[in-house]
Amino acid sequence: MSDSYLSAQDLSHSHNGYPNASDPSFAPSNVPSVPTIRKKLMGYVGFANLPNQVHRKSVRKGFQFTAMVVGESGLGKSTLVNTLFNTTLYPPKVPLAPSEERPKTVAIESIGADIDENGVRLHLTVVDTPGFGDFVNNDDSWRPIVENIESRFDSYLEQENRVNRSKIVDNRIHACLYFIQPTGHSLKQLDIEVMRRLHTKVNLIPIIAKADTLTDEEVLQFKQRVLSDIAYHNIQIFQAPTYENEDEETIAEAEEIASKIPFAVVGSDQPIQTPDGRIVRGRVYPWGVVEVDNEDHCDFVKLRQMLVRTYMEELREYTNDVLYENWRTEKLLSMGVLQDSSVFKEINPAARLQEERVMHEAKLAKMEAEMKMVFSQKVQEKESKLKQSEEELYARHKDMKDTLEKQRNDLEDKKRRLESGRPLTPEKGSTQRKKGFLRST
Ligand SMILES: Nc1nc2c(ncn2[C@@H]2O[C@H](COP(=O)(O)OP(=O)(O)OP(=O)(O)O)[C@@H](O)[C@H]2O)c(=O)[nH]1
Ligand SMILES: [Mg+2]
Repeated sequence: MSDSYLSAQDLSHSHNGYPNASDPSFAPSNVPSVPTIRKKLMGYVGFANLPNQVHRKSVRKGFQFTAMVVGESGLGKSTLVNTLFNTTLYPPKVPLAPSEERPKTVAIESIGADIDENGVRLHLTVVDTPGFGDFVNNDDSWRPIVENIESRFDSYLEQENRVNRSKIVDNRIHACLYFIQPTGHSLKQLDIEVMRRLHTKVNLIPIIAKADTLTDEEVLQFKQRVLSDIAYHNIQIFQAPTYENEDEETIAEAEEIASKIPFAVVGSDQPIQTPDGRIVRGRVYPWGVVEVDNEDHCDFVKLRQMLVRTYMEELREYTNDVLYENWRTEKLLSMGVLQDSSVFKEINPAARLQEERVMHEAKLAKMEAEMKMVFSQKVQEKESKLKQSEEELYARHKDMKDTLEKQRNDLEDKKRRLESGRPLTPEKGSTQRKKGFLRST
């Protein structure tokens, strides 16, 4: 087991109503420096076992993960937040006298902790919301919650639009645990209404609260009821993706987690003693003890495993790629960021393309004409050169022919004279030769 440390970093509770501008989750760049209380985690959380690749990437950057708890009042949301953090980050609740009123959550509070496990840093934040259902009119119960979720999207969008985007703090809600009262009957109208308001903005994870108040069979039956109600009302809950290329162990783990949804949980931050003397987190009843961390007793361990280990990356990815992206598109459209064709005429891609094509064609035609001109010029030059050399050749040929003709005539003349015995035509040179000839004889 590794040493894990947890520091209550932003235990800033907003006191003046629902979404609060002083809440650090709304002004991420502006987190006030609250003294860090270092607490040692009692248990092993498990995110150090994330798949290696994700793990390595995240080791560098550290994780930011934010979960939100939503549901009717008194279902144990605040208790589960404490249970998740493995410690009482909230001021410990003093056991109340039966007549005393239970302290309710009255404003949206976010509670954060830096958890360090095997050198992997996780900044986990849980947003606790006041329970609803206590009022005569609960119609708008969802409003402050939706506003909170959207203002986190707003803050992210604002950071994305900054010049320097290297230090974006992701305070978006990556998972929303929706608490369902363990009635054993079907879902309440109020739950359906709230879930429908939330399902397009967050990864909804339904939770059956206070599962210790139901028997094992009742839990199984109620889970089926809840799932069929959710399907009937077209409510989109987080679907655990199944991996095909994973090892058997991972697939088995993923399947087991998927089979537990909606998670039936029991929350407790009070250590209790079991009949066999162990000190555990749980609840004591006259008929026995319910252990929070015992998988035979409830799904708390599976829920935590899903959040911080198996599906943390998927929850973050789906939030970013689908939920946030849809919200952003809608928001920009509603702000009128539409493509106004009159404004963008000059850079209307179709017109621009056409313009470019015309210009390109003109350029091609010009090049072709130039090339043709050069070609015909060269042909002309060549032709005249050829003509010239032909004339020269012809002249030379004529010369040679004339010379040859003349030589032939001369020779024939000589031949005739020799045959007729006539002396060769007296010539200057030949007279001398004759003289010489005569002299020697
Ligand atoms: N039986 C049982 N009781 C629980 C469980 N979790 C919490 N409780 C008790 O239920 C009461 C209400 O718990 P809270 O955690 O304050 O409930 P909450 O949902 O935060 O309530 P609001 O803040 O009003 O919305 C407390 O007395 C808890 O001790 C559980 O799993 N089983
Ligand atoms: Mg509460």
